Amino acid sequence: MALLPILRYPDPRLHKQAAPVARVDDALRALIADMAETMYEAPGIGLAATQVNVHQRVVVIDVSEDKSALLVLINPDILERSGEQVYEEGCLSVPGVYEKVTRSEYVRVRALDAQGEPFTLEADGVLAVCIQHEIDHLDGKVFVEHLSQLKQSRIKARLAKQARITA
Ligand code: GNR
Ligand code: NI
Repeated sequence: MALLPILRYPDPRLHKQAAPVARVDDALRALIADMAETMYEAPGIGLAATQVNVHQRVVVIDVSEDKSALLVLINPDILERSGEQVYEEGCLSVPGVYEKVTRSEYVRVRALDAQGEPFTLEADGVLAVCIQHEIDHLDGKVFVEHLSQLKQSRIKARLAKQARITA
């Protein structure tokens, strides 16, 4: 197991489109284990492979209180969505930034599990938010891109300033 470095917005690699996983094998399961360790250590409630510079359609999520419910989504596909909810989102790739985003309240998702078996999942609330946030990452989209251009410019300026202080 290993902790993986997480790309930080506005890294252009966060905008790459991830490719579907062709084969669920031990190498992929090793990546999933490293992603889960990285997510729990951060700590975060989700992590997309894109964020660790692997451009394949793999997501890990755990929205449980006690971090006991790891959900693995390989090649996730939203089959159905409905309603609207506004949730204050954060992202491990955009540290310190929390902004309200409007997304679907309910989603029905089809994916492969870590054994390569297809399953479907119905989600609402924060799990539905997280699934949509992670699938956006696989499509090269960071949550701040749901905000106005003005807010995006301010966030970029703030992060650049923060990076200068840290450097
Ligand atoms: O840890 C995370 N928390 C979070 C809070 C509100 C909405 C979405 C998220 S996902 C985020 C982890 C992350 O960056 N996943 O890509
Ligand atoms: Ni994120």
